[in-house]
Amino acid sequence: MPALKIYNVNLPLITPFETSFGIQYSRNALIIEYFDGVKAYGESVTEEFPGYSYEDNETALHIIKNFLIDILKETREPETFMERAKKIKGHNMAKSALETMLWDLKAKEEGKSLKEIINGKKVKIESGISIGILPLEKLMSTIANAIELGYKRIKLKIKPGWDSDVLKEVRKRFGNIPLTVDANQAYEGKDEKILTLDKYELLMIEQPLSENNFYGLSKLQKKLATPICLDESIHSIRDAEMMLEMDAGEIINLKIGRVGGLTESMKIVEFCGKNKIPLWCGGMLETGIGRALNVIIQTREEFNMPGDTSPSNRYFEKDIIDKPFIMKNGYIEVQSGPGIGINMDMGFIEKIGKVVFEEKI
Ligand code: OSB
Ligand code: MG
Repeated sequence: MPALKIYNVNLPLITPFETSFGIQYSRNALIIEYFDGVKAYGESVTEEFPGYSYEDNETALHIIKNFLIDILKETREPETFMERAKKIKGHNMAKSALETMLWDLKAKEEGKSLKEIINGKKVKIESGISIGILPLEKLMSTIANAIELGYKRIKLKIKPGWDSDVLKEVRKRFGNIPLTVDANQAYEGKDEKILTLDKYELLMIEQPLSENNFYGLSKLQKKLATPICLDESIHSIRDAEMMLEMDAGEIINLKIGRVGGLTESMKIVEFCGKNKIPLWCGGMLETGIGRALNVIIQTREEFNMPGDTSPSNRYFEKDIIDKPFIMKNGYIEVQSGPGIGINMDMGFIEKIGKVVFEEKI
């Protein structure tokens, strides 16, 4: 009898991660396990605190167990599942947790890798690092170490009061490294401050204003030489079209969970390819499951900038998969098993996780 099981695991972060909306000390994740002859997995990219998005682990669990499960009982086909899930407003991360699990299931049932199914071509992807807000000297040594390790691009979190002075110092010490910043919406009403960042020759400025302020982003982009990259603003293909139509940004950071799964993600990937919009893949400090999916999607050639996918040991002492993702010369290799390609370390999950939901389907 098929069954759905949801584990909650808490993986302490090696370094606490501070952004403009708060500090995160661990990755507290919901892991979806579905059994129907084979086992398939998904991860909800929600967190404990709704600072990046209105969704959190509890809302995701609520939407899954009270609403999405009924759709799952009707269909195991990921695209049909998403079509029917449209009647539930929002909650993209909850939907994505199940939808990506269904893609893993479909690929495994067809004896294929998910990479094959989405027509991914690359065998390895470029790895970038997203560095949180840290005391200045700690930040400098973290950057030096990241360069040494071979990361292809360095992203720094900024917030008002933690921006120009830091960037000035970074440029002074490290010269012309590939550098970007992520404001996580912290500069609403502070266009003037963002304009002063033009002189640091950043590859982009990620999400300076509120996610729904496309008009403000468009006005800011017209004054700014540095490209704006949208993260939180993009929840669907329609938002990507709106960015282009309004010139509200020039680059897209795609996160599978934020747009409601792989089906919607692939529409955005193709749209970016067609319209020559630079595209990269963001991250949510995912465990090996979400990470595997991020690596797989980046095998598509439309991803033409290094993303935020770092190896497992950048985040955790121990990941929940049997073979952690490793980086060599700034690249991460795709794991090539069926479905999302990875195997779970079930002993470890049973030890550190707890089952928060279980139901026969
Ligand atoms: O805004 O890109 C973001 C992590 C959690 C929530 C939001 C963001 C991030 C990151 C880290 O920047 C990316 C990663 O290393 O997974
Ligand atoms: Mg971001």
